Amino acid sequence: MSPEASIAQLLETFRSTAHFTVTSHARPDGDAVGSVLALGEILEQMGCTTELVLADPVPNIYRNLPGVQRIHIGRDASHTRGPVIILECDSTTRTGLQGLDGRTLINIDHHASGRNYAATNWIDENACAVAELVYRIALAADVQITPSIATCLYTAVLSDTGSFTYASTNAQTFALAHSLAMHGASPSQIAREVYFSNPESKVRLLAVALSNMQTEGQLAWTWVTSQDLASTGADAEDCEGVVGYLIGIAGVESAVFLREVEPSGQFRLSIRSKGRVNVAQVAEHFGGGGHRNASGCTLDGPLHVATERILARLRTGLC
Ligand SMILES: [Mn+2]
Repeated sequence: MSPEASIAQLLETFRSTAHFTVTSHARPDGDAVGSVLALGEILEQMGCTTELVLADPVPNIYRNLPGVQRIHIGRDASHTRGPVIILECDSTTRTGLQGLDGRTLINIDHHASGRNYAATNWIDENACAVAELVYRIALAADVQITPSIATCLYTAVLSDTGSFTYASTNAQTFALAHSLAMHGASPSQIAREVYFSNPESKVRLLAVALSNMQTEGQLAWTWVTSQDLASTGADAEDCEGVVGYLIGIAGVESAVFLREVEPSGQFRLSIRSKGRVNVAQVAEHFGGGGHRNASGCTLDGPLHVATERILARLRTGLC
């Protein structure tokens, strides 16, 4: 279906339905949080009521986003009502929510791994963030882009494009950012929240991760164990961004960060590429997903086994 037809179909549903539940993926990122909040406000402007639900807490750096207190955090969505709008998830499992069986689902996604699992599906992998699709809905619906909508969407775009550096960043991304700044998003204030508000534990964990780092030709990898997390006082959220330092090395084409997950002893992997290796495919091979340049998956431990499995796959991609 063409984007115009998808948007038209969505607007028709939005205009003929009184109430929606809006959600996104477990362990939400800036795009998930910002886009859920913005779409909630857009739907309210269109005369709908909304319930915003996320399975996991909003990361600290996004806790000052306007309207964030409206998001209900919890895994049980059986109490929610109406069709469920699911942002950037390839399945209901990815939401981390229970109680979605038998519900009318609306799927809006910008991932290459997107699938048509819902009653209505709009997947545009050319969009830099699901926020871009939410913005297009706002324009088509002719709602007012308020400073709070603009702030939420700008935050989403900033974080999901790696500060306007990923391959998905193009002239349209800057046109979007321009429009959002015109409508009241403050680039400096948002950068302050997103990049200059780290807890000390995050930087201490980064020190451990960087000291563990290994390289081999065009590959770089590192890890943190649960012990490392405990000794630095860090949590899973503090691990965000570590892999960016590895892929930042000249000559490195792909990088992996492994984080031990308690109590399963599994490892959560963040994988990055400069573009030669399609790390979405690598992650999908292990049951994960993502984009060509940034993806993730989970592997069973112990550490040396998980490391060898992912490195073997990435070496193949570099041949
Ligand atoms: Mn996204």
